Amino acid sequence: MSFETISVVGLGYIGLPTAAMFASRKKKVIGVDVNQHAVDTINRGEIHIVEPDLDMLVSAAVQQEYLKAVTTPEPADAFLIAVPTPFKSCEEVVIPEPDLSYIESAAMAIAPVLKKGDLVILESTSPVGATEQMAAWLAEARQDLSFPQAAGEQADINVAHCPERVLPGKVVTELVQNDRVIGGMSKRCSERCVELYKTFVMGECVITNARTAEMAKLTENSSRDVQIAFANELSMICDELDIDVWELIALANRHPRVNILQPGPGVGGHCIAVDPWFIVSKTPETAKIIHTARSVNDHKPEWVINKVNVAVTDFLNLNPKKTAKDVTIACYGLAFKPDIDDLRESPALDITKSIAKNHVGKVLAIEPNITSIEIDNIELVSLEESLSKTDIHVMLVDHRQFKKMKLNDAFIIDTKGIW
Ligand code: SAJ
Repeated sequence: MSFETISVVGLGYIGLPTAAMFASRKKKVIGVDVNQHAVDTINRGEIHIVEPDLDMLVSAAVQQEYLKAVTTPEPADAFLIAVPTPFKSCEEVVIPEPDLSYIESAAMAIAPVLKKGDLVILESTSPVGATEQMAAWLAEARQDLSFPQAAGEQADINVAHCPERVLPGKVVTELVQNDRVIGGMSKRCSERCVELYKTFVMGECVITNARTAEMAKLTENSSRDVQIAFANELSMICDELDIDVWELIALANRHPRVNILQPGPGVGGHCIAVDPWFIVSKTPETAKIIHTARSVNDHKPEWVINKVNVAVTDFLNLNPKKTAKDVTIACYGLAFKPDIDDLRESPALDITKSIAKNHVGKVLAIEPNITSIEIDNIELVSLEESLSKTDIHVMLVDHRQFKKMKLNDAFIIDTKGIW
């Protein structure tokens, strides 16, 4: 049975591009989101998020009437759930627990419109067991239908996990070109899922089971987190030993089997700093390296802030007539990674905010990808302006505009090694 109508639940950074991609292949797509503003924006053919080339895709899909957005689910042949899976915020806990409430709400919302033959796919990055949990919620809500956990290959509803793996900033290309990991709850679930994704995926669709697919996604992001932690730890070791970490990494990477990543001010974004906790919280006694890597990366912003404080003291020792009030600090970059405008979960932004909160003098921010910011004691200025006014320069994000400049001032904290 082919898929005539596809519903995508959650129209964010993953759901909206995915919905638009199906629509571009002339599938009827119903996008669902609880956010009325997002729904209205999409129905005007516009987008509420920043992602290269997505605006054209959405505008064409809406104009040709292949894509519409709604707040309440409607019947469809396949449902893709792409909602957030953050961790529960609780100050006291050492290991954050995943919050599956958005998946539960999405499952409850689609349950009333499910019909025999439908396929439900969980795309959200999820802890191991979440797909089975989602299927259990659906089965509880729809006792008139059978599900794979009880009926296997004969189930009325097929359920699978197919984690999203696209890189923010390259979503439109990677959606088409990346391989997909397909974890069906039965062989039939996987086969149906492959059939659906083959509508636009040019990469290979590799079949496994749901639990392995969940773990595969968490492993990819944890692997990157561990590798970045290694680079961040090296940067702190090298600082103690008076060695240039950038030269060191470049030298070590000349070995044919060594490929060290780059240190920075910490790890940002909503994936790599979150997903490893989903492994650690399930297996806290065993996931030692993954846990330590998270702690190393989470500690890096504090280390940078401490470096800035030391620089202020050194500056005042060299300029005894000045007080801290006379010292201007400039922070270069606020985004969570280079050449994007996304400030969410950004260590650069956290560091700048912390400096602004504690420093009595001026704090300037240079962020070429945004036009305004409203945070106490942070003044958004141009590159030229900061260069003429600043006493202490703090490089936080290696945006392309910053790579062109050469800085020879005495007081530089360069977390990206570009000056
Ligand atoms: N970073 C470093 N040093 C490096 C590389 C990155 O400090 O050498 C930092 C970045 O500055 C940033 C953070 O790590 O703060 C994460 O950036 P990223 O570019 O590594 O990854 P994301 O979060 O934009 O996207 C990741 C991707 N996962 C992998 O590359 C394994 C993407 O494919 C996933 O789909 C995405 O997470 C997700 O949604 O899970």
